[in-house]
Amino acid sequence: TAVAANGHRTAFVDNDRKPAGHGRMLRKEDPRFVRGRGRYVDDLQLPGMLHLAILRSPLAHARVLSVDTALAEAHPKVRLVVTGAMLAEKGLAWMPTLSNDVQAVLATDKVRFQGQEVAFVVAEDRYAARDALELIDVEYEPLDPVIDVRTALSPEAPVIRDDLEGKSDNHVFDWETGDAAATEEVFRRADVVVSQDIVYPRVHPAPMETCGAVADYDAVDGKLTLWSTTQAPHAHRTLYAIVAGLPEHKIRVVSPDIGGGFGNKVPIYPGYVCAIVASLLTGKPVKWVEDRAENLISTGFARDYIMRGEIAATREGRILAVRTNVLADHGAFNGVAAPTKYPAGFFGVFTGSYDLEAAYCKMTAVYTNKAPGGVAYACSFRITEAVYLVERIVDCLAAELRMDPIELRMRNFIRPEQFPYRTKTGWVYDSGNYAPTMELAKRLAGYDELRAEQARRRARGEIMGIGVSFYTEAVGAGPRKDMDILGLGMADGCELRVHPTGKAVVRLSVQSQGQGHETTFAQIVAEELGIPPQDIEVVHGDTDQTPFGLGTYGSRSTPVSGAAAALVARKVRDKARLIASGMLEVSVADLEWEKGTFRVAGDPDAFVTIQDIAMRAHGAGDLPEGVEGGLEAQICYNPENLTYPHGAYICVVDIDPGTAKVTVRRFVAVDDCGTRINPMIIEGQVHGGLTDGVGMALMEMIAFDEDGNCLSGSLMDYLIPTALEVPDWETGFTVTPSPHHPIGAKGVGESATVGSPPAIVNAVVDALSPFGIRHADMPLTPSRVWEAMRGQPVPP
Ligand code: MCN
Ligand code: CUM
Repeated sequence: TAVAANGHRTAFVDNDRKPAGHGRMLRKEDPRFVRGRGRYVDDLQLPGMLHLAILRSPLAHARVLSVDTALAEAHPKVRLVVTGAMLAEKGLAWMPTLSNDVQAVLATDKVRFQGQEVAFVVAEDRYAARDALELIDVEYEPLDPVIDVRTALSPEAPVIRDDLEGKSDNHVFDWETGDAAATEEVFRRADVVVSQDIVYPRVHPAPMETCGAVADYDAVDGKLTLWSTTQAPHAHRTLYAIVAGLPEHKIRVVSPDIGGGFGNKVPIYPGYVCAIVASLLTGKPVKWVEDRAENLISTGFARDYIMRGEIAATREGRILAVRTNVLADHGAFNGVAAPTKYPAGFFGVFTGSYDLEAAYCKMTAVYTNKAPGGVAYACSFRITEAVYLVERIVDCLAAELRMDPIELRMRNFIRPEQFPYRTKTGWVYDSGNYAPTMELAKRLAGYDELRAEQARRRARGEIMGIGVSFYTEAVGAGPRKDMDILGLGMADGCELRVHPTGKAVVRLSVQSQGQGHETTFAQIVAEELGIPPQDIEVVHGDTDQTPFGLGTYGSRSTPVSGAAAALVARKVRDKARLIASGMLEVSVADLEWEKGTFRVAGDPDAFVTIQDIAMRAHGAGDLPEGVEGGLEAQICYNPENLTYPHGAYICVVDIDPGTAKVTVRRFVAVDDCGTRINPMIIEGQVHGGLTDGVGMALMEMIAFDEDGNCLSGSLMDYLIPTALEVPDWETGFTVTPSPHHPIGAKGVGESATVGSPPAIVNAVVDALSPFGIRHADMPLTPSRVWEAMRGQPVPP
C-alpha cells in the first residue's frame, strides 16, 4: 500500500491477502464485467420472445383525435398493436405515479409532452416493430403548449391536466417549511441582505444502459416474471400487483445487472407496463428496450428548479437567516419518486452546514408540457438543488462582504458540540465535524498559494477562478414512521445463511446499479463474522430471492441495508457463540470473539472458528439445550434517523479569454461518509459524482423550444463529460461516524454530485468577478460565459 503525498493511501490490498472486513478490495463483480459477461435486460433471449416498440407523440400538447392501426396490423411480422383506447377498455390506460398522481400508460384524450407514449407494436423482431410504428396514423389537434414554468400559472395558460376532475389550472402543490415570520424579523434587523435568482436547469441522468424490460407471463401457473431496469424491485412489484390486479406472489421482478441508474430507474415507466400487457395478451415473452432518444426525452429528468435565494447576515459575516422561493417544474405528470410527506424531497436541508437563527422556504410546483420526473441524477432527494442554492448564495454574501469564502463558511459552521443538531427546518443532523474537513481541503489545495497565483495571473490578463463549496447531505431514508413511498414504509430486510462449510449467502432488498454492492455487502458481513468476503455471496435484485425492502436511491443502501447486513451478521454471531460454548464446554461468558474465532479466555489453545461452528450447526453432534440447528438469521431494519455525510470541495478553473471556454484545472474533494467500508469504491463513487458535477456545471441541459420540442434528444445535443473534460481528481477524507448506524457508516453515492456543481460555478463566478459578475446560471457553456463577459477584454 502506497501513501501519497496527500497522506492518502493509493494502492489496494490484494484480495487474497485481505482475509476479512473493511478495506480496499477489488470488486467481486468486475471479473464478469471486464470480460463482457455481465447480464443486462437486453441480453435476455427467451424462446419465442417478441419485441415491443412504442409510438411517441411528436407534439408537446395536442388532442388525440384518432389512431388508425390497420396498416400496422397488416404488417406480416406484427402480432399485436395496442392503443390507449384499447387499454382504457381494460382499465389500464392510466397508472399511479410514485407521488400519488396518475400518468397515462398510453395517451387516450391528449398528449401532454413530446415523446409521450401513444401506441405500441409487438412484432417478431425489433426492426419490424420499429418499422410498423411508421404505419400507425395518428390524427392530432395541436394545442398551445405550456413550456415556460413562469407563465404556467397565468389564467390564460391552457390547462394541461384536464383529465383530473375539477382541475382548472396547472398547479401541482404548494409547500413550505421553516418559520416565515421569524425569518422576516431576522431579515429586517440584519446589516446585510443579499438576494439572487438562481436556476438549476433541467438535466438528465443519462445512464449508459437505457431503460427496458422483458415480461414473461406463464398462463399455466399464472405467474408473471418481469426482468426490468429497476432500482427498487420490491416496490415495483407491489405497484404492479395493485395496477394489474395480479396476486403479488405471482409476480417476480428481477433486476439483473444494471448499466447505471442514477435515479433514472426508480420510476415505473409506461414501457414496463406495456411489456406486461403485451405478454398477458400474446402469451409470449415480450422485450421492450428504449433507445437513447427515448431515454433522454421521455424518462425521469432531474432538477428544474427556479429559485430566488436570500441571505441575511451581520456586517462581520455572521449568517443569520436564509430564505427562498422556488418554482418547481414537474412536467406533465407528477412522477417524482419522493417519500409521501416530502413532495419537495429533502430540499428542506437548504440551510446547509450553517448554524442559523431562522429559515423559510416557499415552493410552488407546476405542470408543464414536458416529460415527468424530478427526483433523479444522484440528487439525494433534491439536496442537489438545496446545496447549490445555499452554497451559491453564501458565495454571493462573501462577495458582498468582500470576505474570503472559506473564512465566511468557517465562521458559520455548526460546531461539533452542537450535534445532534436540529435545523430551523426541523432536520436532525446526526453527527459532523466540519472545520477539520474544510481545513484539510484547504491544505490539499494549497489554498493560500492558489490565491497568490490568481493575483499574479490576473495581473497578466489571465482569467483564473477558485471556487469553494461545503455540503451536508441527508441520506438513508426512513425511518418508516416518517417516510414511505405509496404507503410502503422505508425499511429494508436482510437474510444471512451460513452453509455447513462456512460459506455464506446474504440476501439484500437493495439493488446495485454499479455501486459494487456484491463487494461491500460481503465486506460488511465479513467484518462482523470473520468469514472472508470471497466466501460470501451477495444475492440481490430478485423479489423471489430476497426479503422485502424499498430499494436503492437517495444513497440509502449503506445507511439502511448496510446496517441490516451488520445486524443480521451479529445475530448469526450470537447464535454461533451459543454453539461455540457447547463445543468448547465453557459458559458463554468465558468466550472471547476475535474476528472469525471464539476463544476461551485465558486458554490460547482452546478455540473454534466460525467455519467449525457452521459445520457443528448443521452436523450430527449435539447442540446446547434450546439451540436449533442451522446457522442463519433475518432482520428488517428500520433506521432511527437519516445519516448526514458532509464534505468540502475546492475547484480551480481557467477561462480562455478568447473563446470563454472553462477548463477545470484542479479539483480537491474531501468527503466524510463516516466509517468507510471500501475506500476504493468510495473513491470511485466520488470520482463519478465529481464528473457529474462538471457535466451539470458546464455542459448539460435538457432544453426545449417554444413549441415544446425537446432540443436535447441525443448525446450530440445533451453533452456529457468524458475523461478529456475532467482533471485528475484530488481526494481526501475525514471520518465522523454516524452515532445511530451499527457500524457508523453514512452514504456516499451521491455526495460528489451534490457538492461539486456549486464549487465549479463558484470558481467560474470568482474568475469573472473582475467583470462585475456575481452570478451566472448553469450550464456555463462558452456562449454563456462569453455573454457574461460580454466579450470584454479582461479589466485591468
Ligand atoms: N460505501 C462504503 N462506505 C461508506 C458508504 C458507502 O464503502 N461509508 C460503498 C457502499 O457500500 C456502496 C457504495 O459505496 O458499494 C455506494 O453506497 P451508498 O452511498 O450507500 O449508495 P447506494 O449504494 O445506495 O447507491 C445509490 C447511489 C445513488 S442514489 C445514485 S443516484 C448513484 C450512486 O449511488 N447511482 C449510481 N452511485 C452510482 N454509481 C454507479 N456506478 N452507478 C449508479 O447508477
Ligand atoms: Cu436522486 S437519484 Mo439516486 O437517489 O437514485
